[in-house]
Amino acid sequence: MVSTQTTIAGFTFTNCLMNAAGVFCMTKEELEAVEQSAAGSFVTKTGTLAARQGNPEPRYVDTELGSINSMGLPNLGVDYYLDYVTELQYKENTKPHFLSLVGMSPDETHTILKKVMDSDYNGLVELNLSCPNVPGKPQIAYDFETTNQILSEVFRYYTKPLGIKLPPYFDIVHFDQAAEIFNQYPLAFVNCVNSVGNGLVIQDETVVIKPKNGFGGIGGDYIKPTALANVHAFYQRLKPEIKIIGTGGVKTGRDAFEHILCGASMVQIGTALHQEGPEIFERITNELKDIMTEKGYQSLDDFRGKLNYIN
Ligand code: RRO
Repeated sequence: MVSTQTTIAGFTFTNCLMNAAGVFCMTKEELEAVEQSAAGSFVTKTGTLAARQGNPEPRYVDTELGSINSMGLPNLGVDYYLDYVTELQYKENTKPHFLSLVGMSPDETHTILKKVMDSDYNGLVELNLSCPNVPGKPQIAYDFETTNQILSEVFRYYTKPLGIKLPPYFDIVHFDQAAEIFNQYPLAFVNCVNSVGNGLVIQDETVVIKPKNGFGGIGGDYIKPTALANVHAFYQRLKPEIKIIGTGGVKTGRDAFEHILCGASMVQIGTALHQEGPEIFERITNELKDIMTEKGYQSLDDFRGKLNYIN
């Protein structure tokens, strides 16, 4: 029997596919739809200490090759998501989940993480270090000094399983420098990648989203090669305890297969989930299983990270 089961930080997921933060995860109703689908888990919309309206609309647009967004971190507040994932822990036949969060400042991030630490929630947390869309707030993970500072402070008190959501990096030196920092900490995972920040999509003579004069994070087909490169670069550099979640450009079983071949233990779907809805998980799972059957692979371990090079 072909299986797409996977493990992160001791949590077993019956399927390696799930939503990417930001898509189908703003409300309990959306999260419940992912929970009831073939997905192996869900991650919540990134929660901040106080609820946020986000940027003015239009702020998300699908294009032929993907999407552009400048949502601006709209969310119902971290308590809404923390209460929900905690409640689900006590349900029968529940799945392990990911709570995504970040503060509007390092202090606020610590306040939120201490709240999670003091709560009954024992699942995974994804600290979002890569939101590209809050005017005046740079993506944290492009500033290595600040990133190192935040992680060093967090792991003084935070002892539950924690991973980080990363922006794409584009230089080998940056992969090296980032990995050197991440390897110093007991991270459960790194998630590569968030949207490619600050792209511009134009229709006729006008931008397609309102915030930031049209600048926004790019997802979908456009970003798969960048996502795969980041997954593989960190798979090569990080200590084996730090698992990789692959996100970016996944809309077929083949795309998921490639992420796993590059080293991903879990694969997230963003733009394509927005375009197709939660039924996408069953389709892509079947496509991935068909590829595995064809190649004689029974589990993800049979091919994870085993990308071939040309000698
Ligand atoms: O809400 C957003 O604008 C947003 C976030 Br927090 C993120 O991490 N990535 C993204 O593409 N949009």
